[in-house]
Amino acid sequence: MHLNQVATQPIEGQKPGTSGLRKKTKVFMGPHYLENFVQAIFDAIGGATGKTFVLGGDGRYFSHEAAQVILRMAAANGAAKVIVGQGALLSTPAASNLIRLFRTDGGIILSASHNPGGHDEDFGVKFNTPNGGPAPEAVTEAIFARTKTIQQYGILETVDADLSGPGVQRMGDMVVEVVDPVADYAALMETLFDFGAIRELFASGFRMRFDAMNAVTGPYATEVLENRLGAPKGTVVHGAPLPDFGGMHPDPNPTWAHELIAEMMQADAPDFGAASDGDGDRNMVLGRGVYVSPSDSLAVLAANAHLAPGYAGGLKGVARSMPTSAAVDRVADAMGLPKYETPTGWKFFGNLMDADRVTLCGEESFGNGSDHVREKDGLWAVLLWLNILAVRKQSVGEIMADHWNRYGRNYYSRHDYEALDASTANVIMGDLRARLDTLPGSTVEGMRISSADDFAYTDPVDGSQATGQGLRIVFDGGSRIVLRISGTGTEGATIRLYLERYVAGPEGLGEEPQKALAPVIRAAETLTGLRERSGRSEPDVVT
Ligand code: G16
Repeated sequence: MHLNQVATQPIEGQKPGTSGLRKKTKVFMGPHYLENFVQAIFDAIGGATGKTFVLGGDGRYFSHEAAQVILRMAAANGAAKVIVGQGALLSTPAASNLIRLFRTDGGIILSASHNPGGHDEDFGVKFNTPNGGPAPEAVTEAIFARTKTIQQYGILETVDADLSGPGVQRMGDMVVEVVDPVADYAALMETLFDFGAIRELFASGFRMRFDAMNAVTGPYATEVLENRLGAPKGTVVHGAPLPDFGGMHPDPNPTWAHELIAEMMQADAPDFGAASDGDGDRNMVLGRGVYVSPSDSLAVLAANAHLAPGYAGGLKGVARSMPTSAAVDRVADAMGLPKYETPTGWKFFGNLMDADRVTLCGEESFGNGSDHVREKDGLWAVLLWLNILAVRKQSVGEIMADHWNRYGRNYYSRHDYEALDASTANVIMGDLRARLDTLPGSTVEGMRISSADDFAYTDPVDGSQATGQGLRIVFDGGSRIVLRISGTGTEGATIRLYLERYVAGPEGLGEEPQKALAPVIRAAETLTGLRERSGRSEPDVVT
């Protein structure tokens, strides 16, 4: 065993996106690629000497090799201890929990989240800070800056750590503690929800299908839903995490979780359906014959969270990302709660939670969560829904109808145009951005534009600023078009077009969303020429 200082050179393009560095797996497997980025993380946080980190990920292809490299680098950089999930597995929310629980100096999560996995697919690395949350922009910028000057990295030449079962071992002077990835997370869930009430719900014959999409949530969902809550065996499907997700694209949306959607739309479907993504932080929920949009899910959770023991005292406030619909704002207004609108990316919620300004946060991209950790949390959302269903003793469909009757309905959809030629995407965005000032007052498809801007955000806690966070065009009455380029794609550029229309009710609450949004969709095409200029006749993904 000896300590090696390896000479290297900066590698271009190691700029973290919306959530860490995501690239094709083959790129990460290239010479020094992973090592440069990991050393840049250690350097950017003032070194690893004497520090304790959490390490794990969604088990995708190359995770095992990457985990061993990171352990050997942490040891070479003087880290005191690394807490690793058995088999290098940890869901993103479970990693966040461990970082907080053991008061560590942060964690490294190996995941490209909802992107497919495999040798020819995607891999990713993200760093979470000691609060358990994704590194804020100041930290990711420092990491990126370091990748541009790096000249060497440290790595210990030694045998691999044994990650096959819980226990403590040493790698050089560093302690490697392998932990059960599920146990602490499941214990946390028991403190938040009424497991007794949910157990009774299942005992009464309530049927559920949880599609783990061959990704990391499988072991968590099996332990919590089947073992602890008594859901029948087989409730969790695709429950074994596989390096290539069994060929599934582990993104819980109607396009990629189509098996679950098909099942839930049948007449004899289970009462409740849910899916989660590669690293377990996203969720999609459904009732029999009912798809719940993520924005609506956030609003329903905010309106009903007090029914779960962990939130019985009420919420401090709520936050949503800018492209997320305003459905949760209506709940916040009715309940007299402070509300915040942030840029896309969970990292922007961290300060608000740390400052005790919000309890619940959510995004249209199938993520919601609370201040129990500092990441969004797929299984948590499913358990909160189950707790609400157990207490209200109504179906998902009844709860949604009741919600819309009370608050009105924010019809909502996102249209993704994936892997566009990057320069075409930039021209489409640039042209619209250049016209923003001239748009207010004009009329498109019979709708008058009331405002248009490029979203900018000043963090109310530390004053940090984020600009260029998405083009938004708002019409009289609150209908809205938002356009931004995804920060998680790994191929070309993905344009996300977010569409929203508010109907106060009581008439017109039961329409099919694409139909209800038709004028807004037409206005978006008129304003951007997105389909025509990208040569696409329709979006790749509709949520
Ligand atoms: C990440 C972020 C989310 C963000 C989503 C989509 O999710 O954590 O906050 O909403 O990406 O980002 P974009 O629109 O830039 O692709 P995940 O689940 O991929 O970590």
